[in-house]
Amino acid sequence: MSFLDPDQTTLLKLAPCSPGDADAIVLPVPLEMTVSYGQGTLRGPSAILEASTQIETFDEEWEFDFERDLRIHNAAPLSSDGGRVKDYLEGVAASVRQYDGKFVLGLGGEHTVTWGLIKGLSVSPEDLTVIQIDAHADLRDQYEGEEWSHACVMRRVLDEGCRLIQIGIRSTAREEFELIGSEPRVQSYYAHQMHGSWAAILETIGLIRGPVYLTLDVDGIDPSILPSTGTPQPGGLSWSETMQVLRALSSNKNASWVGADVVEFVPSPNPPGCDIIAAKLPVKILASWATGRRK
Ligand SMILES: [Mn+2]
Repeated sequence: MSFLDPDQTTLLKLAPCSPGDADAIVLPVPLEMTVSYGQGTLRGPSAILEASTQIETFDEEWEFDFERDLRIHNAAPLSSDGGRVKDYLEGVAASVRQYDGKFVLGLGGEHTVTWGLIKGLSVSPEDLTVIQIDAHADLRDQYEGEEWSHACVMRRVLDEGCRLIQIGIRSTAREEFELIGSEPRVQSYYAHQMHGSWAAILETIGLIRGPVYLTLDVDGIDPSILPSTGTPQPGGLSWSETMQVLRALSSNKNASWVGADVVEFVPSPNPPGCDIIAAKLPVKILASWATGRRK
């Protein structure tokens, strides 16, 4: 069990809490091994934690008081030793497993980490619905000869037997497009159709039953809001739409939200402020999850 390094920054500068006493676990997974273009996801989790110290611990949108109402264990970052990606991901799964059913929020790192985070959940994958906010489908069987690539991660998740709801997709290979069209377990809302079918997207989320996991690739969000990611694409979810997805999920009483991640953030001094905008994502996810849990 990894306890907090006294020098480590906690999310929102909240008081450290042991895993046993915590309601939720924040787990930094700074993997950067298969990124294809911009680099820097390695520094994503530490930049998000550092910037989160500038964010209010009260959230007016969810009327949620982090200092009063939530205990978070900030796990030590799981660093990669440069070995095989699959071994790292198995280590992520083992780490999640030790938290024994608690809500785990992973901070990436490249998107590949999502497989390990999901694999460690204490729910059977056949029962799990994964909501993926992303510009890219990440459904290739292999990318540049690697099956454990960030470009293949949702295909690996699908291999586990999960159901997948994708929102904001605007970059797909033909292989992925055809899989989306033929695989009944995948429901994709492409960015070019998304705004016209927004009510249907929220309704779909509201109708989920059973365990749900949210993976939020920051490139799913409109890069005019958050450009600081390795492979940005124009268009995507507005901030408000992103928050509506969180609300639809947390207010669904038939769904149990079991974990989440924020991945592919690449800290950058330009334009200024990206770190704080990115840091608001895990904060909003936790406020939303904790509010829904109390209903
Ligand atoms: Mn992705």
